[in-house]
Amino acid sequence: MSAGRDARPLTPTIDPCWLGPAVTAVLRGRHVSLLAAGPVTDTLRQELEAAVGPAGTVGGDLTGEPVLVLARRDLLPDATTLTGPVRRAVDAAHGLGGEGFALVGDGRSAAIVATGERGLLYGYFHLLRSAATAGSADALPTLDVVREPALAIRMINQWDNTSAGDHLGSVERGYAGDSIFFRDGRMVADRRRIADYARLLASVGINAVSINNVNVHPAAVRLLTDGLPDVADVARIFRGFGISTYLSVNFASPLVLGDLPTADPCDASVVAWWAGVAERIHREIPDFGGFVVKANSEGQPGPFDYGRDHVDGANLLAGALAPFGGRVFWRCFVYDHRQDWRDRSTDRARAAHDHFAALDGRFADNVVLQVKCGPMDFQVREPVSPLALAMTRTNTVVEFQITQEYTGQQIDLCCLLPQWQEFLAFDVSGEGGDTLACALARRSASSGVCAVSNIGDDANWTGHKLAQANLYGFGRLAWDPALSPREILDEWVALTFPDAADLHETLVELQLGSWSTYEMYTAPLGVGWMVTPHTHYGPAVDGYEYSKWGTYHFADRDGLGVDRSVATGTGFAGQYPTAWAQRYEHLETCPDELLLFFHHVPYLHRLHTGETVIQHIYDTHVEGARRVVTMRDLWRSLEGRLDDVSWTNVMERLERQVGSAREWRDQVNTYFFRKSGIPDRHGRVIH
Ligand code: GCV
Repeated sequence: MSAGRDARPLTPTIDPCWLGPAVTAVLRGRHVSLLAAGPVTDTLRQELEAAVGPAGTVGGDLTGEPVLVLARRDLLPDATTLTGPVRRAVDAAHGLGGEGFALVGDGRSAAIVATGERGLLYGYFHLLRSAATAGSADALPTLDVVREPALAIRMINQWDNTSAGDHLGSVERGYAGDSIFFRDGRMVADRRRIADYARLLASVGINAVSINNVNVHPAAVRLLTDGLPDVADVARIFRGFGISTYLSVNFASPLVLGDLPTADPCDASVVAWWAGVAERIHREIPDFGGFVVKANSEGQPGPFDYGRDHVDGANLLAGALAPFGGRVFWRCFVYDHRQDWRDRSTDRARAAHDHFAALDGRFADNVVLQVKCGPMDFQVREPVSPLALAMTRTNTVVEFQITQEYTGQQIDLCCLLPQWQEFLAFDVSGEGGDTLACALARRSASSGVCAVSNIGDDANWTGHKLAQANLYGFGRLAWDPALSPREILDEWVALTFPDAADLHETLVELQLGSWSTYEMYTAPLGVGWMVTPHTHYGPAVDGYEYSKWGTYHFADRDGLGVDRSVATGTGFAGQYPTAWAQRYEHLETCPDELLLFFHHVPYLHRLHTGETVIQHIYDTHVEGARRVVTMRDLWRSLEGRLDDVSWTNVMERLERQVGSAREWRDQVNTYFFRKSGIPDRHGRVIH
């Protein structure tokens, strides 16, 4: 994995996303003072030097009346000798953790005070955000805030393969080009994009990244050996932005590398092997984050192969990493992927809870269970995973999917912030009290959220320019789950399109409505999975119906949906805390949007809206497709009012979305008309 062999040039013009040159204009020509030391401070100094430009200065003390001071609290003189914003920020920073900051600005000068250098970096980006959203590009904002992240772990998972020949291409479920990390089995030699990416992530508060796919193919196992120097270099880049680097590992690595005849977690030679690996990594990367593991899931090896359980497997790796402060992220996406569709007793939705809930409290302190946000797999609508609610004595991160595998693949516009916000605001007990986000925050200093990235080496990073908002928004929600999607989009639009203030509301509204529009023309009432097998783009109502994947809608001539009640179904509803279990169990109380996730009902069943299920399907599919046409027409009318590159990119995507929505509408409506024989009340064309 040595550098320098990489011939293909990088895409020449890279979209700066929400960190374009206008964003730092507020600091141009200013005198700034930075009092801190360490790798993040070095990055911050470079940031500041670039921002102030040749007419400004970046000093290391308080002389010369700096307009902006960024200082670690312990490096400032006694507070009584200070005045103005610095003095106020010092007082406000009292008791902050290492990632928090106090930021005070009076319009003429500003100060950011923190206890750690990461806090200063986050404070710096907050200042830029505040200036951009205040709308005056060159005035320092007036503000007085103290901010700390709500969640300790805010992680991004790359599903990047080391080579394009791996299953599903260079980035598994990637829709924005190839990997920015790997090419032809090696780490890319030109690492500028990795540095740019680290900067984007840090600007929204991300503090951990795993750089390779959780499906760890044999070539990728070598990241632990020959590839380690390159991983160390990438970790150095991320370190400068306050981000810890993790590797996804294959549980059978000792076997794959040919070192041992077994990967049994209870075998002493295996324990010693992993201890040796961890020690070697630590020597190269002293602050190595740890491992992410997909074990006994979709064909990946794991402890079951040796008659052991998840505790044995996770604690094996945790033991190896513990001396160096590393963590193991153990994924709970474990289910039977060789199910017989005739078998009505097995329910994939139950699987994660069935496997893990009983193990609560038995994992080592440095194990973090990684639980997908819903019980199935990132569908446009799912209930929150009951496992995420159940593990009260185990570190947990809830996993989201920024890459739009089932939500339009960055061809269709689908801003997922409202979905994630709903999950994070979920009332854990069902009786008021903690939201899921609060519960995660309270659970431990090793809990939080993670998400599968949506970036690749496309010039605009995400394929669809507007999909950048999902990456931005994930970071912002992870930092502060109380932010509303509108607040986040207000920031994102102001930062991303600083020259289009007159279109601000239009752009925010376009994003805000896109998730519900996508839901309308695709999956009705929580049923899910009616996608083209393997690629997962476009409709195929029966595509997964008679498959091994456990993903069924059970439509027949009388009705559709999956009975997951305790009384007559798979019992999945019973995995929730009592108040939710009761609500989901009964037709009268089950929310409409999840009706078909929890119940099998006749087509003429009436929703709480008063509409029948079949008419709801017809209406929402027609309306969803119509809304996409409206979005496309609106965008067309914006020609010349946004930069050409962005406008053209989004226009092209919206044209494709119109076609896709039409296909979804007609296939779904036709399918259910043919099954049910019930005509559309409005007499529209159904084929
Ligand atoms: C990385 C889904 C995707 C797979 C992915 C898997 C996972 O099944 O289709 O591509 O594999 O989730 O989360 O591990």
